[in-house]
Amino acid sequence: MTDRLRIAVQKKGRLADESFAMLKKCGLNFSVRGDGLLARVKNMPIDLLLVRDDDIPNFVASGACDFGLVGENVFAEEVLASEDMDIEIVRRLGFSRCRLCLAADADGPIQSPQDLNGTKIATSYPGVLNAYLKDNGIKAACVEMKGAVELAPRIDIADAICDLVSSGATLEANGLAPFATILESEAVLIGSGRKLGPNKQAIFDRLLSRIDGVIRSKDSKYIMLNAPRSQVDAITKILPGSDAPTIIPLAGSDDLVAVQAVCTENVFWQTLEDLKAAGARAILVLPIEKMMN
Ligand code: PRT
Ligand code: ZN
Repeated sequence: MTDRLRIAVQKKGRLADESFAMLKKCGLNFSVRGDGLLARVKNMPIDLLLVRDDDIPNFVASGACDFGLVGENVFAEEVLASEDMDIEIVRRLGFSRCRLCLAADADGPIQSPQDLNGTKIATSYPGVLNAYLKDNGIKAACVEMKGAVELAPRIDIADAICDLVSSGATLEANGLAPFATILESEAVLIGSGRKLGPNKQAIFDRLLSRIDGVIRSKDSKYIMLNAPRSQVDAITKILPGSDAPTIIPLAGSDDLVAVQAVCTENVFWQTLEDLKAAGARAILVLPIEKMMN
């Protein structure tokens, strides 16, 4: 039992679905049902503790869990709010991206961070906000709210807010405009400074190498195309994020070759148009499901 790796994951909310999807892509077989606090992974010695995201840093720091998946915003807040929390980011995971922004009345007097001197700012992130204010020599009071922060200026609780923004629709609907980003956030895998026993370490190493594979394969594509041999150099330069491509002679042609390459960056329509202009034909872009180096 003690040799099962325990990972804290948000049970329900903006992080949950993508966290579960990523772990499933890593080959973990589990199901999340009803009110359960624990999801047991059937094919690896791993248990998922299903909790509120705010509890995740603490569970990892205290040793109740070995690792956790949480928003960088929550990680940063916990680290800044309690000085001796021994947790660290192990990997950035690239989903649930958002920004922690300063915002105020779109037509009001606060249009830049310096205008915040002498004002009140509502936020659920007092640790991150106070660190930012201190670093930038701004003297403002922080009003802590657990939710509905965007309503604070309208009901005169604060002059400005510091809140998470994704599309910007919530700010706009409340007549607010962002004027500075104080933290760029995405989901992160966090761990503690504690040493794992050899069994747990081996399970974690295996999981981490799969997570790395999932991260790398996310934007990666396999490109296949035909091209005149003389154009191979020009075409290789256009392929985004690819190492040396494989060049294969085409049966029945002295001039044409097949070019195949793994591209580790996004392949846009513009890329295909550029390849075509450089002489490529029969261009195929295929998704890559798994990668391991
Ligand atoms: O119940 P639990 O405590 O677990 O969840 P929660 O309600 O505290 O958090 P949840 O599920 O809302 O968010 C979890 C994490 O998702 C956050 O900590 C962020 O890391 C990330 N995330 C990504 C976001 C957003 N995007 C986001 N847009 N978290 C919150 N928002 C809110 C924001 O606070 C604002 O109210 O969405 C609104 C703004 O969205 P836009 O699209 O209108 O700009
Ligand atoms: Zn929460």
